[in-house]
Amino acid sequence: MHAITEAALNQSDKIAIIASGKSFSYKTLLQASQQFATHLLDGRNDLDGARVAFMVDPGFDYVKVQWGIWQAGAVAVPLCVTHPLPSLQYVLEDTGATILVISPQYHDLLAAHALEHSIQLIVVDRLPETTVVVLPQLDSQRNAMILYTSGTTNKPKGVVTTHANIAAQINSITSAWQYAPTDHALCVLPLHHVHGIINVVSATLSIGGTVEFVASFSVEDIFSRFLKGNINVFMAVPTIYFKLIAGFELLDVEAKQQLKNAMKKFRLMVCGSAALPVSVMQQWEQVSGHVLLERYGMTEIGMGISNPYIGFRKPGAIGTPLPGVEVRLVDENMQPVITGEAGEIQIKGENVFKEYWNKPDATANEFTSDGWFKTGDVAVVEEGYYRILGRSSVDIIKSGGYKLSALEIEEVLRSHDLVDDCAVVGIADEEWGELVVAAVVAKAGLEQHQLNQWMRTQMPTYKTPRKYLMVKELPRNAMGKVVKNEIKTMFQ
Ligand code: MLC
Ligand code: AMP
Repeated sequence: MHAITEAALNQSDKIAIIASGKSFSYKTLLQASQQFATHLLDGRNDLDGARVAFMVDPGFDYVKVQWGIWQAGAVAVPLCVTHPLPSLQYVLEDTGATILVISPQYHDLLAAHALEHSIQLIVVDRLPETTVVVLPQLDSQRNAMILYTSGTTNKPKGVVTTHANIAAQINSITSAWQYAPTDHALCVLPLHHVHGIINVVSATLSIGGTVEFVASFSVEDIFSRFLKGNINVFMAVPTIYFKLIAGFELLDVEAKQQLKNAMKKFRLMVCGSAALPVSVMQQWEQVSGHVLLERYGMTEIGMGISNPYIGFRKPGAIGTPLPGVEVRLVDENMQPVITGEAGEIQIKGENVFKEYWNKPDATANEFTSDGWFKTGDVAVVEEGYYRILGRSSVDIIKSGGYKLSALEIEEVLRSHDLVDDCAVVGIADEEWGELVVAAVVAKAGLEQHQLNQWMRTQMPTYKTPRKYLMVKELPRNAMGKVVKNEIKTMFQ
């Protein structure tokens, strides 16, 4: 049995999940997930690593389906509930998913694709009760999940983690940040990335805490949940704290005081997935009384480096290696740098993913010959704390906590009939961390708003450029390569 579901056995009547105004105990969750696993198995003994994609809204059904997939011996492939069809099709095709589980509202979007590709479509709330069968024994080295991440290749890559990887990622943070059964976490993050899936949902449930879900991101909704007084753990990306601070400023004096009182009782507030500006950290302390715990992670590694739970949380720094995670900084020759010098962060440990799905070359490229994972992030150690300096590739953009590939966005832009060429970059932005912008060489007649609307049918909203600049040609160096820094300057 999976470590997370095992923990559920000991909790029984305790509330595991609160969503859509309802509470669900661990017993209910475990039984529902075992029933779901039985449906998936459909008479077979073990799904033997078949990929099961699921597009299910955050809440009870999401966790039931995820646990059900694991207990049936399959690999969970969570799909983003706001992605347009082309992005979903890419993941379905790349993983070769044979089963697709959906919330009813996604039926019209995905039914035709499922039919055409002989994918079994299961609508999550339309299953009859069944008697639970004996579920397969799972070896911890088996594949458990595939999450898609953008990188320096133009298409996102599937990051495969085993059950052992996930357990290591969970154990590292539950011990470092002292998760406890009394934790009541509010989940406001999307559930196709590690921040929401591992840190908020899986880690909290692994320890017997309660996870409360919001239907979609809304500052008002988050504040109203805080005011109820039950929530005591909150984790988010810097953009969300920025938005919460802006929302707080709009409240009257009395409402501010009530919210401050509610937040004072929290055990922990964590920030990560992108650099936390010192100004946001300071303003949040004024608002909530909490010094945010900033940590560093990645889809491929879960969490790697963190400021301490107890002790000094250094503004602008990401802290020290988490338990079970080995970290080194190296130069271009893969030699460890001396303290105080900048180097690429490389990671080793059970937390590190197994491989990129069906991409042995990409996997080999991202590991050194002696097994260190190359993150592409550059850092320095100062006074014992790691501080991120930047990334080795200008083509990786972090916006709203999402990692985006400039190359992927360019490829889609270029597929528009009236676009001859383009270059995409990220420019610094207080709210979003970086803002995606594009310089475009277009044929006559292409209006920016048309291009913008078209892009939103091709890519998730958060990947589409926020600003376009129509140019006659792109700045290139003597080798003919686009000079991305010049493009950045054109937007400033
Ligand atoms: C959305 N908008 C953006 C944008 N995304 N504008 C600029 N840049 C972006 N990146 C605009 C939309 O176009 C829309 O405007 C408006 O914002 C609202 O859009 P939305 O889609 O409803 O956004 P919202 O729900 O408000 O989302 C904001 C957010 C979201 C911050 C809640 O981006 C989010 O959940 N981010 C977290 C991502 C995450 O979990 N990352 C972790 C990866 S794992 P208009 O005008 O079009 O209406 C990882 C490892 C680790 O990184 O360390 O954790
Ligand atoms: P993802 O591929 O979406 O998992 O994003 C991982 C990337 O997010 C890392 O490689 C870093 O570039 C970035 N990141 C995560 N946490 C932090 C942080 N605290 N500070 C700066 N960058 C971060």
